[in-house]
Amino acid sequence: MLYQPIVDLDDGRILLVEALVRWRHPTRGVIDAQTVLALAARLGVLDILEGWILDHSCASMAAVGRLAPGPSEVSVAVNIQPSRLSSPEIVRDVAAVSERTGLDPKRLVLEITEHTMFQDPASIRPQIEALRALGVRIALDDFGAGYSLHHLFMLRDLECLPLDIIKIDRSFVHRIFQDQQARSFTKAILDFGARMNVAIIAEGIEDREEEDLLKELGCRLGQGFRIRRPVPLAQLALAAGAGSEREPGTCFSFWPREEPLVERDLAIR
Ligand code: G
Ligand code: MN
Repeated sequence: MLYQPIVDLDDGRILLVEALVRWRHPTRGVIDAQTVLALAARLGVLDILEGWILDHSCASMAAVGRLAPGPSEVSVAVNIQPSRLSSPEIVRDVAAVSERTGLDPKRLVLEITEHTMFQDPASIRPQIEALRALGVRIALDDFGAGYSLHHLFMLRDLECLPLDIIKIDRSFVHRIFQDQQARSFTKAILDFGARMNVAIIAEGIEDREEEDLLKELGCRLGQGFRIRRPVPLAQLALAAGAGSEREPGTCFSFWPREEPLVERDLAIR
C-alpha cells in the first residue's frame, strides 16, 4: 500500500493521506490501483480486496499514530465502491474495523466516485448518515471527470447530499489554464464548499503554475505529484518522527515546502 498526502497548500501541512493499493508483480513490476481493482473485480474478489485495504489502511494509520504525535492527527482516505454504500453492512464493517484497529472513525474518510453517488441517492443516504454519525467523513471523488456543463447543475443536487469533502478531478484541474469556463467552474465549486461547509481538494496538481492558480482561485487543499507522489506510510512516519519534538496538536508536516523534493520525485518518474 502507498499513501499520497493531501496538504494545506498554504503551509504544506499534511491533513490526510489517500491509501492507494499497488501490486508488486514478480515480472511486470508495480501495477497501479486501477488495474489491480479492475482485475479483482474480474475475478470476483473486489469486496475482499477492498475489505483488506480498509482494514490494512486503518491498522497502519493507527500504528503510525502511536509512534509519533504528529501522525495521530492525520486522517486516512480509503476508496470504496459506491455500491457498498447501498447496504447497511458497510456501517457495521467500518465500526468493526475501527474497533479492531483502534483507529478513531474521525480519522477515516471514505471516497466515493461521483456518478454513482447520483444514481440512487435515496438508497445511500441512510448509510452515509450512519457513517457520519460514527465520525467518518465522506468524500466525493473525481468530481468533474468528463467535465461538462452538467456538473454545474450537479452542484445543486449536491446540496441535498450530506458530504464532507469534494475532490476536483485532475482532468479538470489540468484545464484551468486554457479554459476560462473551467476556472469559473472551479470557483463555483469553491464557493459551494464555503457555503455548504464542504472541504474542496484539488486532485492531480502536477506543476507549480497549477498550484499557484488554484491558490489564487481560493483553493486551500491539494493533492498531486507536484506536492508528493504516493509513498509507503513508513516513509511518512519516519520523516514525521524526525520532527516529533513538534508540539503535539500540530499536524505533521515533514518537509519544508522549499525543499526541491518534488523535482527529485519527478526525476525518477
Ligand atoms: O480516482 P482517484 O483520485 O482515487 O485516483 C488516484 C490515482 O491518481 C492514484 O493512482 C494516483 O497515483 C494518481 N495520481 C495522484 N496524483 C496524481 C497526479 O498529480 N497526476 C496524475 N496523473 N495522477 C495522479
Ligand atoms: Mn480517490
